[in-house]
Amino acid sequence: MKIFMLGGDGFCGWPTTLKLISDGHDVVIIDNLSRRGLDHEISSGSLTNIASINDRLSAVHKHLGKVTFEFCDISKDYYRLENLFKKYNPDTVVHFAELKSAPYSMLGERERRLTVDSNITATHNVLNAIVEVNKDIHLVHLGTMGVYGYSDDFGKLPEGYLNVKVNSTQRDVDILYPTNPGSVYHMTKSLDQLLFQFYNKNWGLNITDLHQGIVWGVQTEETKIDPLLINRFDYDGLYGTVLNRFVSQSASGNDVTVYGSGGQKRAFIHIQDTVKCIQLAIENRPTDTSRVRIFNQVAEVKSVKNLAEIISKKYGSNINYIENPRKELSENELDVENIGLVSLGFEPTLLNDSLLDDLEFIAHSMKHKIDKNNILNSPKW
Ligand code: USQ
Repeated sequence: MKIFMLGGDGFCGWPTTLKLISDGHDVVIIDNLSRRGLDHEISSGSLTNIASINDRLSAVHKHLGKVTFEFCDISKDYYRLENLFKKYNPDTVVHFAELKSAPYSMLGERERRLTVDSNITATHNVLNAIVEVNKDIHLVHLGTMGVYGYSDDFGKLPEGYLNVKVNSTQRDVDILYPTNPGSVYHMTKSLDQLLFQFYNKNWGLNITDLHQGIVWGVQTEETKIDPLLINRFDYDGLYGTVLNRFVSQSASGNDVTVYGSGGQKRAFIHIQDTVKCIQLAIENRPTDTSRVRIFNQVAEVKSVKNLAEIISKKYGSNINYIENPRKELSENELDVENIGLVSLGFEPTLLNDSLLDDLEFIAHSMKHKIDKNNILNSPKW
């Protein structure tokens, strides 16, 4: 299958690219390399050493197979994007090419506007290129669990659609789950959903939206093959995700930083499972395009406090409960449906000692790169 990997140089896009190439797919990475630029902007960087894009590509050729790279800022250069669609005519487009950080999106007006401008325009440009070039392309988009908010007001979180009974007619209908984003970043993924709904309704586009939980871990089978293929490991308060932060904090002799009470429950997924789920979504194209297909891409639910306790017990670190910089419920219940991907063959990887130890090993060997000033650099909102 010919696959466009929009954002193929990023934390989720890179390991997914490697997996699809090793499975024999023909992958074209389209990326503006902006994640590398953000390291300079926020004066932080990956704990692992990220090779230049040319070195990454050479290592892919050496170990896994053919890969093509096209530089393009898909939110700014629509006509280049459309021309790339015409040049390669992909069967599937995987869209990871959005700013992914909630704290970054809440830093100030520049970052709020940049997140909206980049993410919404990127998604809209992709939809337009599909309409103009080939409406049969399957679009697979990385959404987020954060579009739902994190509460059990409507019971177990369904996969995208809530079945409601309308009081006036007593009829049952499925509606797009009412969104309740907690940051500008999460809001952009909520707005993406409306774009998908409209383009599906009007042009019958074939779209899969994957609402992913918080990713943990760094390495996948393919990123381990060569140091030049290694994936990112962000530990800072803007781009690091909570469990990876906790492990890196412990490994470097710092306290584990729980925001608020730690009673926030969230859905989690290991990076190896991310890759597997994207592969399943691609290789099982929806046959019914009467609505957008939405899956929850999650393995398990844990509270932040529970994670902190596991890490602190395992690696002997202290837990520091600090004032929560975010506006979010201090405690919540969460139960998430994930039957869609499971029915396609997804077997969730749960938190386990061996994967945690792999992560701790990397963090420990790279602890000299941790800048203490970047551990608690989240804005307050
Ligand atoms: N948290 C702490 N201590 C920390 C960092 C975070 O207690 O040092 C807490 C936060 O307050 C929050 C939870 O941990 O309650 C998760 O925070 P996070 O930074 O790991 O995750 P989040 O900002 O929600 O965003 C991440 C990804 C985003 C993805 C999302 C999936 O950056 O791209 O969409 O996870 S989800 O959260 O399920 O919506």
